[in-house]
Amino acid sequence: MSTSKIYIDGKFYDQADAKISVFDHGLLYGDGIFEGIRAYNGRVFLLKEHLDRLYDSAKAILLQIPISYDEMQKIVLESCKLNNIRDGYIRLVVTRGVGDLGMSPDKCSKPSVICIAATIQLYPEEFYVKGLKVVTTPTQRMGNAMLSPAIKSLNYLNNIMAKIEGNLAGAQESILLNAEGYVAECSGDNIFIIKKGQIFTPPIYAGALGGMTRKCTMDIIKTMGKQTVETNLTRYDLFVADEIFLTGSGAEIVPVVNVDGRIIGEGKPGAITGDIMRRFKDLTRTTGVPIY
Ligand code: PXG
Repeated sequence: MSTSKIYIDGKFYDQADAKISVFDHGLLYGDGIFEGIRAYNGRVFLLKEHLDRLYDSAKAILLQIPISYDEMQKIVLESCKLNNIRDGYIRLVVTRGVGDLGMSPDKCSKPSVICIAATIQLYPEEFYVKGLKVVTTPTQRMGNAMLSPAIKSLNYLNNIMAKIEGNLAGAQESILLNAEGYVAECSGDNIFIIKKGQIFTPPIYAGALGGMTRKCTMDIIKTMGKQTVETNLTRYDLFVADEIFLTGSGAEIVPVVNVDGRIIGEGKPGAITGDIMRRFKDLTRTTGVPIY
């Protein structure tokens, strides 16, 4: 039996016993929210920012998280401690809770809070050195008038369809456009491009999640004496970019060297991307909320 300890609604369980009801609306309808958080060097990275987004996601879907912000922070830190995490990945999930087979959440008496502290590696190390091949997918990002892409909800089918389409095309990640044909984001990361030394990223309203790593990267870019221009980008802008990279808590910062068969820049990770990656790594090693 695994020794990992998983938090569910006030108690820690061994992995084999960490179960929720089949009547939980998180399962039945994808009704819930989550966060994917990193721990580096014994500290939880951007914890406050992730918790702020979790509570904002909850508010947006009219879900009352049954525990306070401070308790939530304690649960994350305690989960890391119990699982001896120094470098890891924390998945916080809040579901609508147990209801009946009707969609209405009225019958769900109490949301469930789950915290899993484990590890994650989305891409093998070689992709951070050589860069990713990505494609744009037929599946478009949902619009702001649909399920807002700003909500980190348990409804990931839009992203998963794009991910599958990318995998079928032999790519490691997928770029989703919005209904107007502008670049929104990737299936699980935000996207940045560099052209003639200038750095661009799609605005949130183009259909991107307000990524923690995106924000952190923009702050790093400021410390480099540069700024990130948030503007609509087309596939053409990607094809002719000098450098492209993706940002996400899972992926961290990963270079892209091929988009829809077009080689980006010189076909290897660019110098500015490399600089940002190094600065990001430094930040992850030196900041965050201490676990121990
Ligand atoms: N867009 C989407 C749709 C995401 O799911 C990001 C952007 C980047 O946001 P952050 O805040 O992480 O910088 C995400 C995050 C996984 C995995 O299991 C996915 C994410 C994070 C961690 C793990 O593939 N997506």
